[in-house]
Amino acid sequence: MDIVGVVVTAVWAMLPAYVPNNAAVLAGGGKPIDGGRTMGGRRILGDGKTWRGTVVGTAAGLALAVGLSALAPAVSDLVGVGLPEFPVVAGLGLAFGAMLGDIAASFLKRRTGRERGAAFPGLDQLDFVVGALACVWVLAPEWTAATFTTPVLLAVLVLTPLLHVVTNVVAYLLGLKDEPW
Ligand code: CTP
Ligand code: K
Ligand code: MG
Repeated sequence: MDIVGVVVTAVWAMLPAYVPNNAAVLAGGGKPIDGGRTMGGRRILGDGKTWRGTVVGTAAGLALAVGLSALAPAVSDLVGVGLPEFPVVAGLGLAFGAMLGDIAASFLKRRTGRERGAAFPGLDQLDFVVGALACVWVLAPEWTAATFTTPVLLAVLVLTPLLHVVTNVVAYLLGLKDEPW
């Protein structure tokens, strides 16, 4: 596979993991997952991690995976790259894993004294990637090994932080997000 194929495959395979956090921003509000509970004087997760955001985010990523699967043959022909379809467990792993990674990052942020919305450079850009890859690897190991070859995995790790920065700045400029990270 050439470099264009690697990049297109990396973005395609990660789309169900990119969408959940953005859907959660739009759907957020309601009951926080930690129910307001604290640990060591600080919130366990904080008001930025809600049940509604997590459920809607996961559902949005899964729905996208189903839609992309239907489009995979046509888009593969169009771009001349063999793009993977997403078995339901793979879509679920990517979407829910992205949300879990983001939740785990909030847990770490609260433990290190960062208030809700505080930036944690590096973690903010990679939490959902690590969560998505770990979760999809557990739920769909064969699909994950076949899809995320070494070059595709490298492309994901390089491109995701860049895409994340751009989408969050756009969401901030549109007034959808309180901070540009
Ligand atoms: N959101 C949500 N549930 C999630 C993730 C996000 O409801 N599981 C919503 C919340 O409204 C949140 C917004 O999306 O405020 C932005 O997400 P994020 O930047 O991850 O949260 P922060 O508010 O910045 O909180 P934290 O410091 O814990 O990341
Ligand atoms: K976050
Ligand atoms: Mg934030």
